[in-house]
Amino acid sequence: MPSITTRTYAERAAKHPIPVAKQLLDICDRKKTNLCVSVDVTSKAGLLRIAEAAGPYCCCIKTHIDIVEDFDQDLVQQLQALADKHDFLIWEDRKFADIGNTVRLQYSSGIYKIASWAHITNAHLVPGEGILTGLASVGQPLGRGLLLLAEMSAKGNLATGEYTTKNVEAARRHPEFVMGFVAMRRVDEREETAGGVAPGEGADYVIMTPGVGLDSKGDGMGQQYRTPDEVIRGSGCDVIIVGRGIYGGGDGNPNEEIVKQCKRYQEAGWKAYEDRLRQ
Ligand code: 5BU
Repeated sequence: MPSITTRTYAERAAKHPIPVAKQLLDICDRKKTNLCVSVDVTSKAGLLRIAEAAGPYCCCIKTHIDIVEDFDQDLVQQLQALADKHDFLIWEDRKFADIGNTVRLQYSSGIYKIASWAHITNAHLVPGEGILTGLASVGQPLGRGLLLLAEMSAKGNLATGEYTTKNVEAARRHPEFVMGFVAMRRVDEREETAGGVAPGEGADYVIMTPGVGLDSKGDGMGQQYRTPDEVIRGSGCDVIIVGRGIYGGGDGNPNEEIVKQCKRYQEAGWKAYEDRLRQ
């Protein structure tokens, strides 16, 4: 059986058991992009402006909705309209980390009602597998998908070794809801090549990878950057996540610069994917 990294996004989409993962892989194939743009700005207008500018070039827009000072439900309605118009998914990078009952409420309720608009969200396994039961009770009926934080990009982070392995094992016990991992490499591959789980039978995880930059190696606050080629071809990850490399920090670059950087990262990510298929 070939490794996941030798299959195309289209081939993987055709067989994927989780609808939202299938949708993401289909978008990558259709738009020829494995770029997820992280829009970490604090105003509604800024978030919508950047999502509108970046939308044509990305498969996913990642938000931190709790940093937006003037959040309202109209923001998420407008963001959903942009997702439909430009054919991308919305990922709220909420990093849930509490017991099942609490995350169930945090995911469904409060001001943000994340499950009502975010196709994808993510969680730490620190509280144990109850967090997956709690989140799935809300997200699964709505057709949402979850990424487990098997690894992180920042220097000195503690998501390593046995903790990473436990994330992969937990994901395998929740095959209808856990669509993949935030990770720096193909964390699921070792088990697969060891023959533990047959590839293609619910074992196709989407690996989404932050810490991607072409011009910088770090930010002085622990972030560590690698290039799209290192991430997609070198480490076998599926989607590059780029924030400041595209929107530029602060309130965000002007639209022309955002479009220019999106095209640059889209091209680099896609070339790395094509090179990986040829390896
Ligand atoms: P940057 O501007 O490209 O450094 O932004 C990276 C984004 O990805 C930012 O929203 C982080 O919260 C997010 N991130 C990360 O950088 N590293 C991680 O391990 C995880 C998320 Br999980």
